[in-house]
Amino acid sequence: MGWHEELLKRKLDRDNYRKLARLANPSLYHFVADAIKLCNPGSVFVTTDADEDVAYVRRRALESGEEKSLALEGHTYHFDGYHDQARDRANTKYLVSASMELGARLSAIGKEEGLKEVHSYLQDAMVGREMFVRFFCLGPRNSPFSIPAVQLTDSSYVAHSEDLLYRSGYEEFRKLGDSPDFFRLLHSQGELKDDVSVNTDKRRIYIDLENNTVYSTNTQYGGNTIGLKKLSLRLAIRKASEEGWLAEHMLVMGVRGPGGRVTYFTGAFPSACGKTSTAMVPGETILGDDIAYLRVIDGKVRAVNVECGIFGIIRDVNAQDDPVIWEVLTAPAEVIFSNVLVTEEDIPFWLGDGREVPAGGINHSAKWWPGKQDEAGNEIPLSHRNARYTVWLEELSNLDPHLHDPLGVEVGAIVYGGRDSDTSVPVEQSFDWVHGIITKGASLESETTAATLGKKGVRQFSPMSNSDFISISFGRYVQNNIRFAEKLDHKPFIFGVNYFLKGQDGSYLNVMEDKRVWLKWMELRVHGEVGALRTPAGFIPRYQDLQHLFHEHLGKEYPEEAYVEQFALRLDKKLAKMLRIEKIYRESVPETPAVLFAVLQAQRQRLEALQKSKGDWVSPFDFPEG
Ligand code: SPV
Ligand code: MN
Repeated sequence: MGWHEELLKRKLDRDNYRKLARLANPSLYHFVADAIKLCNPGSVFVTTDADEDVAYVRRRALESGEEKSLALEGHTYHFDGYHDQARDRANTKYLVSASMELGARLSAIGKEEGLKEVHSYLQDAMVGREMFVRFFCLGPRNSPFSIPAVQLTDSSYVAHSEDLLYRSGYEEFRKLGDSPDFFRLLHSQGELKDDVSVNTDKRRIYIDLENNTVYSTNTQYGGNTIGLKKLSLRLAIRKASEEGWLAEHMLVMGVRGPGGRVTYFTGAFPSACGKTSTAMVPGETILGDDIAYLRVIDGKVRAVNVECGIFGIIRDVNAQDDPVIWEVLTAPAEVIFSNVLVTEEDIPFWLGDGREVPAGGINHSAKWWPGKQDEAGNEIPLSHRNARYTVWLEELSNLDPHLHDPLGVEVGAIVYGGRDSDTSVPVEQSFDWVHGIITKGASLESETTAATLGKKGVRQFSPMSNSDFISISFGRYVQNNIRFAEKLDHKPFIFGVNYFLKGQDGSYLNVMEDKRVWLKWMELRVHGEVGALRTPAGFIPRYQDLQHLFHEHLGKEYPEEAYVEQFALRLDKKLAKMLRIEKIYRESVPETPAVLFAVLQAQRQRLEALQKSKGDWVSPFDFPEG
C-alpha cells in the first residue's frame, strides 16, 4: 500500500474509507489523499448516491450555518460575502506549462508559480472542518456524453447546491474502474467570519488543464465554487476540442410547432442576458438553462443538458413574467436562495419580485433597510442583482421528458443572443451553418452584466457567449465549431436574436414576452413553413408573418411602425461592429481559420454596397423575399 492509501486509511473513518475503497481507483486515491494532506481537514465525509448520504450533506448545510431555514418547508438561504457576489474573471486563470499555447485572450499563469500560490492558500485551510467528497456525472448517466467528476469541498452549501444541480455519479465512478479520466475539483472557502469568506484578496480559481483539475479558494459564490458548473465547463471545452465534440454555454429546450411538433433548440446567451427566461418560455419545455454538450451521433447533432438543476438569477422573477419558476419559489420544495433579502418572518424577497418592498431584513450586506448605503456611498439594493435560486429541474411543470435521455435530443436550431442595445435586429437567420457560426456565434458581442465582478454595460467580444470559459485558443475554438456540423446532411439552422435593442429615445423596443414569437418564427423556418426577407446579413421575418404570430401567441397587435423600427438594418452600426470583430480576430486571435475572414469580408462588402445606395438605415420593406 502506498502512502496515499495509508493516509486515507488513517484520516477516514471505516465507513468513509470503505466507500472510497469500493471505487478502486488509484488516481482518485491520489487526488483525495493529496488534497487531505494539503488542506488537513478535521474529518472527511464520502458521499455515495445513497439518499442518506445526500440527506447528511443537506443537514450539515443547516448545522454549519452556511444555510438557514426559511418559512416554507425545504427553503433555505445562503449569503456570500459583500465582495464575493459574482464570478471573478480577474482571478480565474489557466495554469500553463511551457508546452501550452493559449493565445493572448486567455488569462494564464505559469503552472509552477500558480500552483505554489494556490497551494499556499489551501495549506491547512480545512483544519477543524469537514471535507465533503462528492461524485457526480456531467450529462446523463450511461451515455456517450457522461463525464465523471469528483468534488472536494469544505462547504456544505457548495456540496448541497451540487446535489440540486448535478446527477450523482458514485455508480459512474464504479464503472470507470481504475481509469484516470475524470474531472477533479478542490474547493475551500478559506477563513470565514460570520459565515462568509474574508480573504477575498486571495480569491483564486486556478485551472490545471493538463490534469483536469481545478483549485478554488477564498470564495463562496457559486460561479467560483460549484466545480461542476463553469470550472468543469472550462475543462470540458478542452476535452471536447481533443475529441471532436462541443461543450457550450447553452440552454436546451423544446419548441412547439403546428400539430404538436417539437423542435429542439440550443441557445447561447452571455450570463444574465435572457438564457434562463428563454428556456422557461411559457408553453415550451425546458431541458436545461446553462450548459450543453453537443455531439454528432448517427449523422445528427444531438445535445444534452450537463446539469439537472438551475442556478438561476432571481432578479425580476415574478408571477407575471416567469409563472413557472414563481410557482416553484413560492411553494414548499427544496430551494436554496442566495443573496436575497430575508425578513424577520423568514420570507425571501428580491428585486423585481412584484411585491411591496419590506421595511427591512437581512441581506448580503447584513442588516438592511431601504436607502442603506455601502462604504462607497452607493445605495444597496434589497437583494444583489446577481442573487440566485437553486432548484431541481424536476420541480418545474414545463420539464421536457428527454432530460435524462442518454442520447439527448436532436438539435433543429442553434440560437446565439447577446445584449446589444443598438445594432442587431431581434431575430435573424443565417444563410447556412458556416455563415451562422461566423457571423452569429463567433461575432457575438454583449454588454457586461452583474454576473461578473466589474463595470456593467461595457460592450465585450463574447464568441458563442462562451468567452469566459474557452480554454483553448479562440481560433481553434471557432474552427472546431465550424467543422463540427459542416459536412452533415442534417445541419441545425443557426439564428441570432437580440432582446435588448433600443429605439432612438433609449427605451427597449421589445418586451420580454416577445421572444415567444421569435421562437415560433424560428421553429417554422426550420421546417420551411414560413417565408422570409433576404438582407445582405441573413433572413429576417416578413411583417405579415410576425403580425400573425403576435396575434396568435400573444394576443397582441403588432404595428407596422414597430416592425420597421425593430427590423431596419442599421448599417452604420452593423459595419462598425463587423470592423471591430475583424480587427479582434486579426490582431489577437491566433489560429483563426481563413474562412472567418472570407465570410466576414464578403458580408461587409455586401453591406457597404447597400449603404452606398440606401444610406445608413434601410427599412425591412426594402428587402426582397428570399
Ligand atoms: C453565469 O454567470 O453564466 C451563470 C452563473 O450561469 S455562474 O455559476 O456564476 O456561472
Ligand atoms: Mn451561465
